[in-house]
Amino acid sequence: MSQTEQLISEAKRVLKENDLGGYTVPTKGLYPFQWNWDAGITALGWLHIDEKRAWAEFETLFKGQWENGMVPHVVFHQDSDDYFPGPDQWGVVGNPPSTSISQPPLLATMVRMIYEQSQDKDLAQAKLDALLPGLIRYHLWWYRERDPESTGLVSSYHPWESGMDNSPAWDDILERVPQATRSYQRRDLSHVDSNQRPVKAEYDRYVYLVDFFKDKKFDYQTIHDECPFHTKDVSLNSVLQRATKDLIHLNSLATEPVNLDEIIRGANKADVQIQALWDAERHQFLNKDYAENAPIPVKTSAGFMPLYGHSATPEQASIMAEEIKLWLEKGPKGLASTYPGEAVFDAKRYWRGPSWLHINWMIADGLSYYGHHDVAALLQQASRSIIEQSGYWEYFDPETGEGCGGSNFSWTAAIALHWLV
Ligand code: 9WN
Repeated sequence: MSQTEQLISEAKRVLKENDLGGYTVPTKGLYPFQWNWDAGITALGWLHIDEKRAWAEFETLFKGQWENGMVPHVVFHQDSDDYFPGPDQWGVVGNPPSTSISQPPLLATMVRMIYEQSQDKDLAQAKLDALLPGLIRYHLWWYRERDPESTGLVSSYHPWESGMDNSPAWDDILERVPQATRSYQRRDLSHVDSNQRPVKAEYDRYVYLVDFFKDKKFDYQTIHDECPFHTKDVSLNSVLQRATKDLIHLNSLATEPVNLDEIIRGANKADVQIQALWDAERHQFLNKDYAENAPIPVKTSAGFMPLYGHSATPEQASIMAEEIKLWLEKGPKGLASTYPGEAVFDAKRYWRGPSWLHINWMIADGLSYYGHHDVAALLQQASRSIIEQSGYWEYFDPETGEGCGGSNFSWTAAIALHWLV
């Protein structure tokens, strides 16, 4: 078997082993439920194995959609003792139960990619028609409940919502969050070395926020006004922006298109507001601290995500392409999640340094959109070299390529199938 054939069969094995029937866990043990943005990326991998199964990943996730339109960050289709905080911790009554927050909303973009690349066009049309109303309700929820002031940028209230949990960009804001005083038992540390995971002071605050949402009865206005963790996340807003553009396109392909004026207004405003996050000195965009109404001056991979969201100007895209080359000189094994020159850079600790394959892919996709195929190819080569070296881990040390976090990881395998092999 050639190395490529081996990588393909290994990636397929990972997805099949993590398949619990209609949904794929990110990896067994460490993450025993269905996560929102993992589901979207993983569906892309299933496209290369079984198209029906790819569509099922979305259908199963949408079983957890709230009445208000939110698609939760985790849907608990069955209980498990392997993870904290599980279904009994969030105070959400639902069938299936779920968490009370969301995650970077890339689903419409993944649906569009699968629609366009699938072979069975009749199936794709039927699935698009069936999924579209839920996707529209999800996007409307973001604009309505997460931007009640109509600023053009949606808010996030928990580091888990960013999907980049312990990013150093959140350090100062997280300091303002009280630490939970109740006792609880983390489960992640029985699966992964503690130097590759968030620290206790962060977890105490993650748990405080889970309790805070429950105490506030999930009321969006109260949470907007009072949540001690409140960001305008440049990556999440870019993911939403891209997905909204793809949603508008999907609607035009639907058997019965609907009026999307409200969503189009949201998207037009967002492009302007994302522009305001540009930092000429750091050669990338910055997250924003809502309470201080100020940019967060920490260089992370999130700052390149407007490439993926198609919200950068061609000039900004060229500057970021050059900047990404510099990052790759310092950390050649994929794009570091935190710039290796930052004092807080930590090569193996989760979002404080490691490279993540789906982020490499999203940013490469954005670079190609702006015509920077050479830099996109550098990211692709770097990504391929890490899976050849280490296999399908959750994330990778960007200096050595060593695999970190959970092994047999679904979105890493999915991105390999879709992009690398
Ligand atoms: C909390 C599943 C998820 C990813 C996130 C990643 C990690 C969870 C955790 O795992 O977060 O949501 O318990 O650490 O940060 O991006 O979706 O793979």
